[in-house]
Amino acid sequence: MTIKEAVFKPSATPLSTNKHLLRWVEKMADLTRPSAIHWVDGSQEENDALCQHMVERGTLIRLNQELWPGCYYARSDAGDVARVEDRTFICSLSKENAGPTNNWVNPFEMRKTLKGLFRGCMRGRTMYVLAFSMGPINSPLSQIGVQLTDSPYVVVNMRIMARIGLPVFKEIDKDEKRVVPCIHSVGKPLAPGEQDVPWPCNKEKYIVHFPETRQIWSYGSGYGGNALLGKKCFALRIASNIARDEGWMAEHMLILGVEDPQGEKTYVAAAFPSACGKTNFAMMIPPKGLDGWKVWTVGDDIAWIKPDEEGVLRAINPEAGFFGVAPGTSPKTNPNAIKTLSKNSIFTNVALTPEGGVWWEGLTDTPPAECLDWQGQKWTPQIGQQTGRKAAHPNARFTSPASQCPSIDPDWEAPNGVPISAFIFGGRRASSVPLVFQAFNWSAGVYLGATMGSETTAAAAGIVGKVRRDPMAMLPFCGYHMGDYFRHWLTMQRSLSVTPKIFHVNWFRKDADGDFIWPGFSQNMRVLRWVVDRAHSRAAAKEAPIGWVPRYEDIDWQGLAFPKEKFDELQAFHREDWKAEVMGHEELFIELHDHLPPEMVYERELLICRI
Ligand code: TSX
Ligand code: MN
Repeated sequence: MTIKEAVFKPSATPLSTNKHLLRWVEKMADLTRPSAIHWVDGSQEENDALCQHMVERGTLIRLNQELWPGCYYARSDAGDVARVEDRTFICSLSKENAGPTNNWVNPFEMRKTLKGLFRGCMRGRTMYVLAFSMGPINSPLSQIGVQLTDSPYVVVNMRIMARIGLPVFKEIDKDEKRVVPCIHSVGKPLAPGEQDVPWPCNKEKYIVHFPETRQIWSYGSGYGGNALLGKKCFALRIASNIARDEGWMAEHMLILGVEDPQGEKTYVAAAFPSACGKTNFAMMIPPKGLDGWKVWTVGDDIAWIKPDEEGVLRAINPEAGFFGVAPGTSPKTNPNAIKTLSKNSIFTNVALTPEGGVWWEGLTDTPPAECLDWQGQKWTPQIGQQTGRKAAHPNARFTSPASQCPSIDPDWEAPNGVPISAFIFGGRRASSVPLVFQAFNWSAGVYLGATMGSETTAAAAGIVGKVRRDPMAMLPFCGYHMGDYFRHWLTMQRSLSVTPKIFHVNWFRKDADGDFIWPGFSQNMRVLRWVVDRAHSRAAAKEAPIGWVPRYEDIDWQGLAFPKEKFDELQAFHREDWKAEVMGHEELFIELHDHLPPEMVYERELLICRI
C-alpha cells in the first residue's frame, strides 16, 4: 500500500509568488513560531501522508477500508464539540455596526489580546499554509482565502469542504481577487520533547472576525465551524459584510433544483434553523405518486446569491462538501446522504464499531451489540439505557465530498450559479404555524424571514419547546447589525427584474395527542411542488390573513392517503394563536429598534390588522 510508505515531510517551498502573501506568512510565523511551515498543494499523496501522520499520532483512526473505503475517524476533546457562540466576536470599528446580537470587542483591544494569545502558540507544530477558494475556482462569484493553521485535521477536512491547494495559489498569483487572511491555532504549543495529545485544543477560545479589514483569527478550538474557517467565519460572517457592500447576499441556505416530469428545472433556496433537517431536505427523494419529479442538490448549508445583468438572482454553493450532523441520518431519513458518506469521508465524534466501522444513533434500528462511544469508552445498548449516555455525540459530524452525492445537480459547479425562483423559510413549530404559506410580496416575505423561529429541542441548550427567534437562520452568522441585514434584504429587490416568491414551511405541527400531523421527509415533495408551481404562477391558492395558502385540491395527493380533515388541521389559522405569535415577533424587533427598517414595523402592523 502506498499509504504506509507515505511519510509526511513538511515542504517550506512557497507555492505562491505573491509578495503580500509571502510577507504575511513570514510575519505570522514570526509571531506563532512553528517548528516547520508546510505549503499545502492539495494533492492526494499529501492528503494520504497527512492522514497517515495523524493515525500515528492518534488523531485519526483509519476505518476498515473494506467497509468504509477512504474513511477516517476522529474523536475530539470532550470540551471541543461545537461552535462556541459566546466566544465568537465581530470586531467592527464601531459597536453599533456589530449590533446587539453579536459579541463586540474594540478591534484594537482584540488585536492586542490576539497577539498575546498567538505569540509562540504554534511552537513544536507545523504551520500549514492552506489556500482555499469558496466557490468553483473559475466562478466570478467565488472568493479566496488563505488559512494558516497548526491543525492537520483542519487541512484534511478543508480539502473536502473547499477547493484548496495549487490551483488556488495559481489564482492568488494572478492578483485579481482579494484574499481573506485567516489564521487559526489550536492554542496548544508543544515544549521540546513534549508528547502531543490526539486532539490538542485550549480551554480559552476566540473566534474573531474583523469585518472592515476582512480578517479572521481563530484560537483554541479544532472543531467544525470554529476551525474550518472557510465555512461559517468566511462564507457567512465575513461574506455577509462583503455582500452588503457589493450588493449581493451571503445566506445560511440550502439550494436545490426541482425537475418536473417535462424536464424543466426550478431552483429554490431555503433557510431553516438547526435541527429542522436542512440536509435531508436538500437531498430529498420524491415519494411514490410523484413519479417523474426529481430533486437535485446544489448545496446544503450556504448560498451566495447575486443578481445577474438581467436582474435574475443566481446562486452558488461556496462549499465543496457536506459537514453534516450524523445522528439521525439513516437510509430511511436520507438515503442520498448515506451514499455520499459511504467513502472518502471523515467522521468526528461518532461511535466506533469492533469491525472498524462507524455508528450513530438513528443510523440503524438496532444498535451494535457493542462499540466504543465518541469518548472512546465501551458502550452497549444496555449501558446506554442505564446511563443515558449516547454512543455518538449529538453534534457528531461527517465530512464528505459533495461530488459523491447521488442527487448532486449537474450544474452544482456552474460558474454563474443557478437561477433562484423561490425562497423558503421554515422552523420547528408544534402549533400555530401552517405546513405552508406564501408571503403576499417581497417585503412581507422579508418579514417572514425576519420573524422566523424554532422551538428548542433536547439537542439544543435551554428549555425544550420555547420559540427561539432566528431571523433567516442567520442570528449566529450575520457579521453585522441584524437590522441593517433586514434592510439589505429589502433593498435587494431594487436590483431584480424578477422577484423570487417567498414561502414559509413547518413540517413539525402536532395534533392534540402530540403526534406530528405531517409525515414529512419524502412527502415534503408535495409542498415543494406547490411552491414551484406557485413560483411559475401555475398553481392556485387562497388568500388568508398570513398569506396565500393552498387549498386541499391545490396539492398533488397521488400515492398518499392524506384526508382533507388532517390537511385542514395542518393549515388551520387560529386568530388567538397569531395574536400571541405577533407579540413574540416584537421581542427581537425591540432589541434592533434603532436599525429596524420601517417596512418591518409596517408589515407587522398590517399583519395585526388582518388577524
Ligand atoms: O429532516 C426532517 N424532515 C425534512 C426532510 C426532508 N425531519 C428530521 C428533523 C430532525 C433533523 C423531520 N422530522 C421531518 C422532515 O420533514 N418531519 C419530522 C417529524 C416526523 C418525525 C417522524 C415521523 C414523522 C414526522 N415518523 C413517522 O411518521 C413514522
Ligand atoms: Mn449551518
